[in-house]
Amino acid sequence: MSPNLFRAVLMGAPGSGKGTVSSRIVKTFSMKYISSGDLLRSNIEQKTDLGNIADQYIRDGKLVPDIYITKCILSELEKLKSKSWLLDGFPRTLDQADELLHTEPINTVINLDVPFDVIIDRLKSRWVHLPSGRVYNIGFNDPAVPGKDDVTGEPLIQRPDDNPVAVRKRLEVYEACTKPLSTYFKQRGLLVTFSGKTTDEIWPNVKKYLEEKIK
Ligand code: G5P
Ligand code: MG
Repeated sequence: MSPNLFRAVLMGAPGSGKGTVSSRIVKTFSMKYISSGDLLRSNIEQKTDLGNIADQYIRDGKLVPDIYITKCILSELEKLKSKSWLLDGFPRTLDQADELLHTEPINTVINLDVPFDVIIDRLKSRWVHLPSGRVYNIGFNDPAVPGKDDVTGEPLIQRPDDNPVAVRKRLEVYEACTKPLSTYFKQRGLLVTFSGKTTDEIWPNVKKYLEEKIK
């Protein structure tokens, strides 16, 4: 990889703030951004073959099978060959991680560690603008006009997988399938973990770390 390129993965439980921290990273360090969840939701919206397959898995809080998501993400990364990027939500299984590392060298894995009780509370009051992936939370980053996206004025919705049953499933799946990746990345000297209860507490440490790493 060229020394001018920087490739990062952001991992963490559902609702740990990956999207929120990503938007701050992208704004501060200007790099391309891919969120596997946003990509899948956009495929569902457009009723593509992938979207039709992914829809029920996502509603149920289960992972979309590796074969579909890996192909989709690797083909997006192929388009960014000469760019720095940040990947949010991929990989989530050991097979996905193996495929990624065999295809693309990466510089770092940022792991967000937020207590589950904090997450469960947050997801009850999350509102999203589906076309852009912009997220809001009542009492944390409220939209300027209730129920409307700040940039487009379009309506905000609650994600179908933010209901209590799907959230519980997503957290179980995270524990079983994704959390073990922290050991995998640690063994490869790539993992750095940031713990806290709020994004405002975590973000200054992520920023400082990236400033050191990217300079
Ligand atoms: P996603 O879309 O990747 P998750 O479940 O991993 O979904 P999610 O829910 O998008 O993660 P996040 O991005 O980690 O959460 O968190 P966020 O949106 O930034 O923050 C959550 C809420 O808290 C927001 O409302 C935000 O405003 C608020 N917030 C942030 N910080 C604070 C704070 O400090 N205080 C307060 N009060 N609020 C705060 O994946 C969805 C599904 O797609 C499939 C799976 O089915 C998955 O469940 N999928 C994959 N399947 C297989 N393999 C993959 N690699 C897949 N990737 C996605
Ligand atoms: Mg997200």
